[in-house]
Amino acid sequence: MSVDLVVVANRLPVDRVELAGGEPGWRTSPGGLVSALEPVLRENDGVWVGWPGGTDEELEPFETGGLRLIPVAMSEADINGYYEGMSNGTLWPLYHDLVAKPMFHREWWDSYQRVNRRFAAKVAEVAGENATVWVHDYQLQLVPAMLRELRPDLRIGFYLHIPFPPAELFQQLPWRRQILEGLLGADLVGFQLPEAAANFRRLVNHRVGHPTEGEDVILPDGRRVRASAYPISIDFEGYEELAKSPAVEARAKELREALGNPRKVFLGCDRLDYTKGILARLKAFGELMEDGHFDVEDAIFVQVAVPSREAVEEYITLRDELEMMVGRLNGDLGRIGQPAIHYMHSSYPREEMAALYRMADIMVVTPYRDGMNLVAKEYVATRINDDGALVLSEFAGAAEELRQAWLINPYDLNGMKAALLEAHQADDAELKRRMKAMRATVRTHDVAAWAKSFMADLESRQL
Ligand code: GDG
Repeated sequence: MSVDLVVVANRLPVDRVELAGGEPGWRTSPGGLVSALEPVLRENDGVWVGWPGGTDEELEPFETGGLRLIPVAMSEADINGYYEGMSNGTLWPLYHDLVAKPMFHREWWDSYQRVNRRFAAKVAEVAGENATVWVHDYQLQLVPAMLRELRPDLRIGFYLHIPFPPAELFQQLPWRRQILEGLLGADLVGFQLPEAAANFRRLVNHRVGHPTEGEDVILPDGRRVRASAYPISIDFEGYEELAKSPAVEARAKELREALGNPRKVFLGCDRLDYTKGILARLKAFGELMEDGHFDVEDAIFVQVAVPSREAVEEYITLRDELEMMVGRLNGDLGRIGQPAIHYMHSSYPREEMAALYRMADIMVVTPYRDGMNLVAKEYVATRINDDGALVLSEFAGAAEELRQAWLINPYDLNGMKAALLEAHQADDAELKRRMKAMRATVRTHDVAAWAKSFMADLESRQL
């Protein structure tokens, strides 16, 4: 069968599981990206190329949950150099405003190039004549150019899920020119926000010397690369349906009772990552209690921290700091059987996430920098009664669309405290006015619309 569409991402959208008889098997990992791309893949005889996790020998292509998957193998050294090193130790902090210090290691860069070449070679092998390829995220920025060299017939799109930094920061990267040239192998480079696309075009212009015209970069051979914004979203209807289900409603009630039925529940839910501003928000909440604005009867904070990148040094330190802070706050502010902060270092099924969102009165999303932040949009989608408050960092991409949230600067503790308090005290009419508007926005700009508009623009590029 000819393959007309190839999606390429660091990870395949599956997890290894043990089947009934103890046999190894696969389960599709639930997520917005999979549900958005699944119909597009089905319509276009598509396949997904990515790493299946682990350090297996080369696995054969396989099919699961209606998806055709092409595994790319990774060794222990690749995981250290390309993934934990260059992707998560260099690019992640560099692209997130230097919230942590990026480390530059030449061996990591070598590994990054090697793995990107392996991905490009795999795509070149499976893509049909004149197929469309959609490459995802910061781990694979060299793939577009490597692929174009191998297969000039392909139509190539690239989408960056995280921010693209301003020139002043990007400039630090010893391999800045190679990354820009890697991305310029695409026909369309998509970003979360217009400002990120502008950063990219400005850098290409200054560093590589290519002129720009509107959103297009013009290469010496006349080829045009468009750099534009496509803010990602969620499966709004899917979340709304889930939130309406009797099981989720019952679970939300049960959770609330388990918490001792406090008057208000604050919720944070993030990967345990230093970009997410978890410490600052708990500090703000703790100070509000210390200042006497509320006690454990009035309000408690539930913080879900999903384990993430546990082999990377900064993440180990962050976990220690967070757990120390939670311990201290509970020691100071809690009562027997009534902690002020309920901290969970765990991941949950989608249904449980929906129940947590439904149970919470105030969702607190305070990243120092975030490409979009889907948690904020998911919370909005589950508020089927137009209630609940969202406190949102202005440095999350989502703040561009969710203007009716209580927008905060996570570096400004007093400002954050004031917003948490306002959100806590807002009356029903105020909450409704804000939530209604945000729900209308996310409903019309869902993940299907996102995928459709990126694909339509990619297909309409003149090659
Ligand atoms: C990157 C960018 C951008 C979390 N815990 C559980 C769980 N989740 C799901 C959430 C949400 C997703 O993971 C997290 O997405 P975010 O957007 O909040 O953040 P990142 O992981 O940093 O994602 C980000 C995104 O890519 C997409 O482009 O928005 O800016 O950093 O969907 O619900 N899901 C389940 N159990 C959990 O425990 N099932």
